[in-house]
Amino acid sequence: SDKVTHVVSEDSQAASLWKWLRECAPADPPGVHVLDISWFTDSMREGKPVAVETRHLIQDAFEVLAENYEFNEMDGSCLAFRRAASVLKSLPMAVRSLRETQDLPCLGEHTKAVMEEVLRCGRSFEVEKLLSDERYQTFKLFTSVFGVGPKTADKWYRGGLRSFSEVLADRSIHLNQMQQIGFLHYGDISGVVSKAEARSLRNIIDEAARATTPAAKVALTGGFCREKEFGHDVDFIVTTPELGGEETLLPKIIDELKKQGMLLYCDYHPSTFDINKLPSPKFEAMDHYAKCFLILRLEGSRVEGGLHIAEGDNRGWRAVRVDLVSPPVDRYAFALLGWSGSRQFERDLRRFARAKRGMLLDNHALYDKNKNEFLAASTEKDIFAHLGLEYIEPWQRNA
Ligand code: DCT
Ligand code: MG
Repeated sequence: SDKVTHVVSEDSQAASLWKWLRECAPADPPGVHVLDISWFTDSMREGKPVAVETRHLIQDAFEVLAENYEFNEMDGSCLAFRRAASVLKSLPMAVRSLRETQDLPCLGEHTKAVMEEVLRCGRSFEVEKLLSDERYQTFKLFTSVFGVGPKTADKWYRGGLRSFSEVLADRSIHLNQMQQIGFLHYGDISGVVSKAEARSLRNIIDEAARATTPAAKVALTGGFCREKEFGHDVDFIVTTPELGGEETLLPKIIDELKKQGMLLYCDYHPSTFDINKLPSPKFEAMDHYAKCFLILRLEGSRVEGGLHIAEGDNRGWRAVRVDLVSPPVDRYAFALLGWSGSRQFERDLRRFARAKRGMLLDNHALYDKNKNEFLAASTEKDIFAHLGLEYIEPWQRNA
């Protein structure tokens, strides 16, 4: 069958089911592929049966390999697989043979070898080996906690820890505030946020911003502005029409959310933006605007159609990750374009600007190295025009 007929959501169940299947059928019976699809991404998290298309298998195999390189902090290889996954995603047709992909960009020896194996056998042995690898599994588990990155996961792993209960029972480990809250709300924030929840949060942030600063402008950005059905968080850009007004905006919104009893966690970073330091000689992963990483308590009564939570969960609320960024109004278009994503699209756009136009683009500005001047923009369309590119809507930027 080309359909997944069984979806098991608990990791422990999945692992034992997988072991059992492999013991029953060390080789797949004719016409049947037994696939470990625990590495399926968004559609699987929804818990819906999905049709298995080879291209998705290849894409997901690439994602697993990229993730493992990320755990090992091998940025170049991680990027190569993410880029290859993104190229496959953009194809209008199914992939049936390696020959069909020979003219595609960004596919190297290693990516092609994985692709060939999946096309031939319906699986990648390298990926399967990785999925049953203790180190990979432990890193995947540990880094799923808010506030735990590859470095902390590595430290815990080297210390012999393999499960959350071992981490929590280890008295030599001091969890920082982010990690404590990550464990506290693990069930909620390791799950996905729905579009309806994002829409409700948009209204909440809008109301909180306007209650304190009537002229405040709020824009939904990140995956949800690209029309994604689900996301890991909800991202917003907030600003005021008056230059300098943004400086007090986030603290005021945070206070308002606190007053409403919604604030479960707040990590606020004041602005370090300095226009005189532009253009940045090197692209930095994080921009310099004031921002806060929040966990909010979202009431089910505020979400059209209800919360995206497990059946039988009767709390009536859930915790959600929300990011707010607050650029000065004259930087708004650059911040919006930078935060709209996807990450791969942003990376490619910056690369295009540099390599093809001799321009430096980041979340703060666009600098023309040929003319030695900054190019002003008040909308995303202005930036596309400066780059000599046809404007595309955020939903077309899901690279
Ligand atoms: N971004 C970027 N480079 C990074 C991190 C983020 O360009 N290193 C941009 C692109 C997306 C946006 O910021 C928001 O980031 P995320 O919330 O991580 O991504 P998302 O597209 O909103 O996806 P998700 O559904 O996982 O939240
Ligand atoms: Mg996001």
